[in-house]
Amino acid sequence: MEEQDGMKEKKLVLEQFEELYGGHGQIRLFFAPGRVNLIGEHTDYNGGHVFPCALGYGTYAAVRERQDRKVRLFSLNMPKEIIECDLDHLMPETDLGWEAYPQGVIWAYEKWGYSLPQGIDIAYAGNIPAGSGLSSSAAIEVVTAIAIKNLFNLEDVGLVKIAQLCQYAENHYNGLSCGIMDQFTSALGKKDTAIFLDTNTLDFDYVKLPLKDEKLVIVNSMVKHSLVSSAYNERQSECKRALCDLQEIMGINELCDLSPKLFDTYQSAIKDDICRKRARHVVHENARTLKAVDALVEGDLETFGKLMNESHVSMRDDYEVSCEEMDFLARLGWETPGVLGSRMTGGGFGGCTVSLVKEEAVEAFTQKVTGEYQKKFGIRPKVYVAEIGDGAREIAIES
Ligand code: GAF
Repeated sequence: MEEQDGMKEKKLVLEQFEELYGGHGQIRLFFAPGRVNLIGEHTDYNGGHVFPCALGYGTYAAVRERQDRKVRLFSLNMPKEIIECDLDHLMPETDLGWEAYPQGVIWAYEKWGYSLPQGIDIAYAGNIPAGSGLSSSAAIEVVTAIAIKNLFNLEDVGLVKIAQLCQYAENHYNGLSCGIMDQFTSALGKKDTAIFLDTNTLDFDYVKLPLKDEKLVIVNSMVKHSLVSSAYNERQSECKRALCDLQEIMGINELCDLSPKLFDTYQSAIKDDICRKRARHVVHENARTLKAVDALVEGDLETFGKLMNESHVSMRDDYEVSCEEMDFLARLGWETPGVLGSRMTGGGFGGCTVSLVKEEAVEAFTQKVTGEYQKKFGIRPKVYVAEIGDGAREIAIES
């Protein structure tokens, strides 16, 4: 991946904006990051806890309002054409490309009663690879949302509302039944800090990462298997079925209302074996997340790392969202001295692993992962030490 300071993307996106759209009027620049989730996977649509961080990587948007009701979108990372639409004629459709993410946000603003007074021109440039599982889609949604908020002075739209609006857009315009973790992190991330978020109440705490001689290392497998969104939606409905079965015998609102002990006692109420496995992952992953945050706060990184490993095993065996490449990468982490924990991060079926690695072991881990993964799969993975950055913001343009 590119440098994490975004200098290149900032420059490119501004140049491209002027070249494409020319004209007069003030251009403004915005940024929203991708995320890496440390633990708490597939809990965010089950009323559970998550523990993600915003990355230094993300999406930049150069933006200017127009005098009519047109919206023009261009991305330096996508096939080179301007996509034009009208503020008043946006509709969820199938077969849309990347533009469905920003269009969905504009559509959601309208749905939520924020009638935008005029159209906009936007150019995007990002440095998160699409499909890497580091939330490039949340970044483009959130950067669009914050740009609109600032351009049209929507003062009652705070960052939490931006996250909710972007999740709504992704659920109802793009058809992915995702939780709120990615959009929340992109909007509210904080440098060198993870967000401990209760997705049921949206209460959250910032937890400073007590990393002194340790690094968070992300390995991009460079694979993303198809059926990601259909499998994701399938998992979501399996969880719903498990919940409905449990609700016949107990008063719970979400799977994550259950402790592992209660789950073990009442799990036989879940009729379908697959749904029972999915629920087991969710309940145990939520409990693991709570334990992991406690361990981190106490500076017990060994325990935190072990819980990361357990999280991967549960995603592999009970939730079944891992794949051969992810299991291979996680296992390399488990076998390498100085790696405290290693797991797949994000929705699954490819993308990236995240590992907590002692600084002195980073080089050896990088060598090992690169060599062995390439030997096995014929693909060169990308390895980088994550910088944990701030959430969405406007960036001053230097003249
Ligand atoms: C994807 C989704 F968008 C998130 O909401 C979350 O469910 C994650 O997968 C799995 O934890 O990134």
